[in-house]
Amino acid sequence: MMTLYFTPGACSIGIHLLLERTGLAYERRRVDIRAGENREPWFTALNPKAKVPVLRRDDGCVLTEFPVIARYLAAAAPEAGLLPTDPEHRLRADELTEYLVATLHMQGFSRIFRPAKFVEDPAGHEAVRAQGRAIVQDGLAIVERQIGPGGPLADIRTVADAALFYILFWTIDRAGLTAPPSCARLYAELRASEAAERVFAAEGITP
Ligand SMILES: N[C@@H](CCC(=O)N[C@@H](CS)C(=O)NCC(=O)O)C(=O)O
Repeated sequence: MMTLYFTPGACSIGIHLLLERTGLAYERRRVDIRAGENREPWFTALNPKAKVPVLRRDDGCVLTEFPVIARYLAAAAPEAGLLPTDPEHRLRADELTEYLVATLHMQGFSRIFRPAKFVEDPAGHEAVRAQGRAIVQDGLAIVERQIGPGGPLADIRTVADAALFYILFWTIDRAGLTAPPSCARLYAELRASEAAERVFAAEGITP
């Protein structure tokens, strides 16, 4: 059976939601990154990058990198309808996923949650967090144009929802930032789903 290695509330929550939405059979293994478990030999043997999410496939092979895991799962469960059959929609979903992970997460939220990764001196942390908030807010305005009225992914559920879910969870429920209207609506919809309820319960999170 597949195994998802996750940390409660981390970006792996997007893959967790995707797994619940696809109905694919999987097991969960919690990795406590706050306690440094991702640096322990058993985990780095699995993923030398020391990051979650990790997906161990049915055949025992390991997949890393959020966008790749998300596409793999969406393709493994075509009946869930999250991998668009229209090539243009598929491209736009990939484009959005990459942007959410590479820019909003790695450039924006990394600054907000882990400013010490960017500046050692604690006196500089607030400025780094402010930079992160600006990256997230500017990025969400671009995301809104993709999923909002008239955008290429307006009203289309795709694999990008996995990344939208964790980015909006962090935006709204963790960082207390405001999301543009279509983003906020989508998050409210995903968050109210039974799949999300199961995910929050399994991760021990009260959003
Ligand atoms: N580019 C990676 C990012 C994964 C990532 O940064 N995961 C964070 C959790 S949200 C992590 O495992 N951090 C551990 C650490 O930095 O020590 C991906 O797309 O999967």
